[in-house]
Amino acid sequence: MGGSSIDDDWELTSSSNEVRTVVLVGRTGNGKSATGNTILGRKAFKSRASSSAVSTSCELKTTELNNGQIVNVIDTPGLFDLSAGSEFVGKEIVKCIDLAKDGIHAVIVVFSVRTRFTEEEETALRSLQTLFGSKIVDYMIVVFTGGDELEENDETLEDYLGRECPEPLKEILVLCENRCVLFDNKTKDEGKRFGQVQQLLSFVNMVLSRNGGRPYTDELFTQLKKGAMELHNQQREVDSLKGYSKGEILEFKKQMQQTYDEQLKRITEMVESKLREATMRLEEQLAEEQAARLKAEENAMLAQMRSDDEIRKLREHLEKAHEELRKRGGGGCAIL
Ligand SMILES: Nc1nc2c(ncn2[C@@H]2O[C@H](COP(=O)(O)OP(=O)(O)OP(=O)(O)O)[C@@H](O)[C@H]2O)c(=O)[nH]1
Ligand SMILES: [Mg+2]
Repeated sequence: MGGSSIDDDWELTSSSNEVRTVVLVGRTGNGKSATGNTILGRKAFKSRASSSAVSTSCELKTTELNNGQIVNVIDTPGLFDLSAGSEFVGKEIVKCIDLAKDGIHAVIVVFSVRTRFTEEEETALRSLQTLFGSKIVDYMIVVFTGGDELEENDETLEDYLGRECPEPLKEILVLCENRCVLFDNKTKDEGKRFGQVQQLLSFVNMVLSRNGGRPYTDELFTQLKKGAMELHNQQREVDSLKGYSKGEILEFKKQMQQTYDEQLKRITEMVESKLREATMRLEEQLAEEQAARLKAEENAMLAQMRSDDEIRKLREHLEKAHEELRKRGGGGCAIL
């Protein structure tokens, strides 16, 4: 990821214990950016109705709550849309991990009650697990957007899930132990907004204590953080160097940034290949499932044909028996 640099808020995010970093993922248009804005309490991310993706890159915005807790919100583009290409997705995942320097406290999976759950979303969630390992589900919280529309129909989230919860969605909710919240991102009622955010943050805290207070990290995080830390320290050292011209110091810094960018490039390539592998495995898995489904349908059809055949034979048998009975009956009449 060329040109990535260490943000000014780096020290703040890496030293405070009160920091919570959450990442919003989900299908394009489900309301990730709108949910991010609700959490932040301001319009920080671009969010609007569109037939194509609105957010095209990962972005981090920060807010400080009344109790002093700092919440970092990372908004993502349609990261797990397999058609987006592993190069783009790989780069964005590395960018996202790079932004979440201290690890991720919760992954917020955004669905919308205004649209149906799709196969694409199921695939996306599976590739999320393949890429980050199954322990990622311990950090997952589900947000359903469109609370206002349910309210208009006097419905609760339970009502909605009771009538509109396909099997894969049920599985996701079970996997993340039913941590789900309904969000109305359109509300102007500050109390309502605050309540939704509190509910979400209490799930974040629940996730955190369930995971022994540790945010989600993996080798990618460790490598990226090490590189970022080195760059940060080196830049500080260079700043305090004496006896060098401004130009020389600038050149030092440029070289350091270059080393860091090269390291990022290597890591990005690693993620891309991991992603390609995950996608391939997923495609194979889906093809196997499809084949198994077809086989099951074929067997069911064969069984049906067999039973049709048996019914036909039975009917013929019955007709024959009737015929014979009629004949016999006819014979009896003749005697009479
Ligand atoms: N009625 C209603 N509309 C919502 C809600 N949340 C989001 N929306 C609308 O849904 C549309 C898409 O929202 P975004 O926040 O841009 O969605 P996104 O997931 O960030 O989309 P991309 O950036 O394209 O991936 C916008 O028109 C939002 O106003 C909600 O709770 N209620
Ligand atoms: Mg968006």
